[in-house]
Amino acid sequence: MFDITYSREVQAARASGAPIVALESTIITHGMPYPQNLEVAAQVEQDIRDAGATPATIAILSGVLHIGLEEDQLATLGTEQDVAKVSRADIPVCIANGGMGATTVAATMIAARIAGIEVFATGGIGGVHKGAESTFDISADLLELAQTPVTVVAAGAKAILDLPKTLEVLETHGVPVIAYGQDSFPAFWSSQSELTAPLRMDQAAQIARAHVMRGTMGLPGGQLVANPIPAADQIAATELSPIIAQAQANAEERGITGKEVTPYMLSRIFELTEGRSLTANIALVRNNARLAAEIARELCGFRR
Ligand code: PSU
Ligand code: MN
Repeated sequence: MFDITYSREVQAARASGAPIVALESTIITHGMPYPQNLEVAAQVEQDIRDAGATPATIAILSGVLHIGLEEDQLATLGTEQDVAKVSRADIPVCIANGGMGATTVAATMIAARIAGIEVFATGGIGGVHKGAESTFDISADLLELAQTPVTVVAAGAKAILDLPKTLEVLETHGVPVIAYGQDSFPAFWSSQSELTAPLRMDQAAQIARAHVMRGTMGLPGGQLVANPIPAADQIAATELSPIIAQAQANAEERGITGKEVTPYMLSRIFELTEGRSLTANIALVRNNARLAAEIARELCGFRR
């Protein structure tokens, strides 16, 4: 076996059967600059509490899988220099080696499933990168959604990705992609894209019911809920696309590949937008946390 530690509040929620929402930690270590990363992590946890659920930020500290972090543990994670970005391939290695690891969407889903948590909020999932036809860069997040029964609330996929190809891969693997409250598949920093989402739902209860039905029918995998960024916080796609193209060109010039691609693109876009991409990113994560809490509460109602 391996060690799992639950935070005090997650332990209490588990004991009473209260709704819990998982949160990833790569967004803290590799997705946002210090000190905003820590402010946002604490704020998002509070948003979940305010919406009537318990937050469980997931990470590996000294080889121990943590489901929910105490304040000092969150601070350690957000300031420590060599925390690994841990996805499906790395999570057993990190635990076996006693390492420090921040979990991606894929690894957070795995940990959530182990802990019996069915709903997870993040910013954006990884997907099929632009140029994937030559680089083969397709995030493990997509295959995780196909096999691990967790409903993931994200603001669609980042516009640094190839969105049509990302939707195609999800479709191939039987992952339901549900736009919340609109027809368009949202594009992370922008609430709309030119793509129509395969499914649309307008109520958290519908999403919870569909989640339960997958399990009842014995189907593996989770659901992707694509929750649009609030209109007031978005950055127009027309404004972003030249910036993304420049960041992409810079990544190629610098020979960035593999798991460094997403963190590099995020920090370069942060520089090129003079921090505005981060402001939008924060707004959408908070928005996702609130919806995830609502879904988790509905799910608790069905399970009783
Ligand atoms: N979305 C964000 N910030 C992030 C990520 C997504 O707004 O930091 C992270 C997530 O942890 C996601 C990962 O799982 O990037 C995807 O990385 P890759 O493309 O290497 O699979
Ligand atoms: Mn990748």
